Amino acid sequence: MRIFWDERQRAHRPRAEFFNGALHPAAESESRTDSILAAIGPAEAPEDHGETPIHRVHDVGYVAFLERAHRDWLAAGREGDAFPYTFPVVHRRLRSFNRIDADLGQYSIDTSTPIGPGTWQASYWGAQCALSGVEAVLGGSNAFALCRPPGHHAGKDYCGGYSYLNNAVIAAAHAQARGAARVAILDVDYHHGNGTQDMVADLDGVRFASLHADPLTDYPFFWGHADENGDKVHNLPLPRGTTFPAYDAALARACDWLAEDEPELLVVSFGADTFEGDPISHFALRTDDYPRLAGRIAALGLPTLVVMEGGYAVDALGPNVAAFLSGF
Ligand code: SP5
Ligand code: ZN
Repeated sequence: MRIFWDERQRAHRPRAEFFNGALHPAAESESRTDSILAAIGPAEAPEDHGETPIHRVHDVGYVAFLERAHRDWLAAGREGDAFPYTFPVVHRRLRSFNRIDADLGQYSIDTSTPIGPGTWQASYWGAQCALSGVEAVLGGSNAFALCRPPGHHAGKDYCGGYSYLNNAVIAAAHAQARGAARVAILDVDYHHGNGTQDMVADLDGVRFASLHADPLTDYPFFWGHADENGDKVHNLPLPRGTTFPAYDAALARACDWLAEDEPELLVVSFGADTFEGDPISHFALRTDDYPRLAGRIAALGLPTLVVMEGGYAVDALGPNVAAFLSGF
């Protein structure tokens, strides 16, 4: 398993996120990276594939916004991380505004995803890890892209859920550009991968299956319900408290559904926030469940890229990631 990580990803250092009526220390912290690197050993730096593979799936105006948003925030006389406060829920038409707050609102879905001075740099190099991971997989080795910040809540033209660039979709589209006709994306983060689902709708030959907490009770609420399922999407919402047997049974269904399409390559969005000790999540998987789950995915027999998504029990995060990767 080749591992990709770039030190420039450390530039994203959000201080706080806003939910339940208050600011809380950001759950998606830089210390997550240290826990993972300590557990899985040395990583390779990615090659720079530039912005072309990002623009293949993300809106040009949105990407330009990510690059300049924090400068505009400072220019408006603000300090700290940039946060939105008004959202175009009813009349969303992307426009060119002269006000950072309007841009933040039109390109965000929540108040958990602040933009700091290094957010673009970190997101860019995280996406490069996913792209180098695809190259490794096409070269015959499975790969793990240690993407931080995560990606699966980011859509074509919005950030959210600690995600800015959708690493899994950037990777899938790059695999297609490099000749893979059909690509499967399997999402096993605790939260539904709303951005991935939205973006896959625009990509012929890409299918998305996801196991996640029921959005009737958990973020992102407005996506991830079983009645969204169709030819390209297979959501398997699970109740809070889910333990290994029910999770494994749902994973078997997701894998069967993905295999029907005979994909040539698999991208796994892996979040370790399904862990029993996760501070913001409510499933009950244990560290020694992860090799078995990964084994079921590996049994698909597909060239596989794993991209990192969530997981906030920092001390257990490294061991959980190492346990998962050991199953391949
Ligand atoms: C990549 C990823 O895992 N993103 C998750 C984003 C979840 N944001 C939810 C923010 C609200 C958290 N509520 C926590 C309640 C703790 N008691
Ligand atoms: Zn998550």
